[in-house]
Amino acid sequence: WPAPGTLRRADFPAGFTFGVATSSYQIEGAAAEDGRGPSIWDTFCREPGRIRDRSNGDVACDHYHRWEADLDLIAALGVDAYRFSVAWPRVQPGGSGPINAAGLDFYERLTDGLLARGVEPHVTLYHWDLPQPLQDAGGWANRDTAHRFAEYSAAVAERLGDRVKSYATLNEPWCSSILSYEIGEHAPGLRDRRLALAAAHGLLLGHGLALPEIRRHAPGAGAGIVLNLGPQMPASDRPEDVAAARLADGRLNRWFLGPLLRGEYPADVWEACGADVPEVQGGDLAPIAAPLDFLGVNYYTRGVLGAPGGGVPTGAPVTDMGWEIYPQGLTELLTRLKADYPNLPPVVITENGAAFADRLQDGRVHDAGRVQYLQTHLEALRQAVEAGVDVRGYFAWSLMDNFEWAYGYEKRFGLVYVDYGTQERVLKDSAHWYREFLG
Ligand code: PNW
Repeated sequence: WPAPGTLRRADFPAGFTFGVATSSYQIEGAAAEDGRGPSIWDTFCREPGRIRDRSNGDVACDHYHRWEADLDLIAALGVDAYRFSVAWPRVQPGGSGPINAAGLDFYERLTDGLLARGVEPHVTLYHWDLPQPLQDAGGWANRDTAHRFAEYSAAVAERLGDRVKSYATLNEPWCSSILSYEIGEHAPGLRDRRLALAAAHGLLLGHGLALPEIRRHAPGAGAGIVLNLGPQMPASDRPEDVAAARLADGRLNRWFLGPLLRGEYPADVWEACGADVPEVQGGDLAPIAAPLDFLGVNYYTRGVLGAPGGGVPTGAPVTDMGWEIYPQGLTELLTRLKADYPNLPPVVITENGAAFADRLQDGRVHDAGRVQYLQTHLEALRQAVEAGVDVRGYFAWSLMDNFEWAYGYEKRFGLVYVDYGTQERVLKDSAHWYREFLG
């Protein structure tokens, strides 16, 4: 890997976009302001035992009130772009029915504030904060939610379409289906594989129905989807381990890539799902497989699988999440996508980053581990570009420390440190490093 300070943005193609990313529930707070309705995360955080530090997003980073100072921070980093998500329960508190203009006003202020600072806004329409009334009606396992999502997406694109030139429909449908309906770690916290697969299909359908709405209301803007992907490798060459890795790859990666880029679910995984497979109606796959302007890829780690399907620790260094640090997995993933999917659109790395147990000492945060993580992953990305993968951008997760879902505020992913007692923001060494890298 390169020595600190040697990698430069000039090592990437001209026009490559560098940014930082966040999501609404993780930073905004102001959970009951200006007409915002409850989301499934408000509900989930109140259930005992769900969140490690018993916290919630009621206040979070108070970004809803501190947005102007936060935009100044973003500008100070020297990034080209900022990826944020729109909270559906601010825009349409009931999940259907009336649009709340005050909710859209916030994202319009944010958009205009970014543009005024020379930073491109990149919008994600759904980063997990589903309006609670839609969950009460079955959530993403109910096909009606997909139609509601298209309607909500139209309202956002109609308001922002003249200024926002990049829209992602969903963030990580694997997380909002499998992790949320089968593993039970995220809202709504269910443990039912059949419902999880129905939710995954509902999410993909919602994506497919939202795309034409975005294109209609924001002509000329780019539209895509964000998946969390990672190589799934066998722990040994024993056939059982190879089969376990193949299935893990199928469930995490191919289950979403197949419908989106080939118009079909992967046959081996479909078969492995037995009676739990979702109901797919005749017209579903065509809109799901409609061409994308970009595929957003969130990359954090790889999986190493030993039969019967369990993850195996490799002994390699891990982050504070316990996730193995494996930069070359990004090169491997991207070259594999190019080889396996002839319809692969341009790729944007929409998230990449690491949690570490950062401490504020004399006004500084010496997060050398994060600097190394970012640098080695950028080098791995450069190698993928060199190998001919069409990658157009990279967003570090995250602008600042925030509400890390089931871990609450215990895990810090930010380039900027947040003191939750005072809401003071402090640039970590990694923020200074990123700014230098960007030149
Ligand atoms: C992503 N997993 O979440 C999300 O897009 C972010 O909101 C989040 O803060 C970030 O990664 C760090 O976790 C994930 O268990 C959460 O495999 C969990 C998993 C993957 C992604």
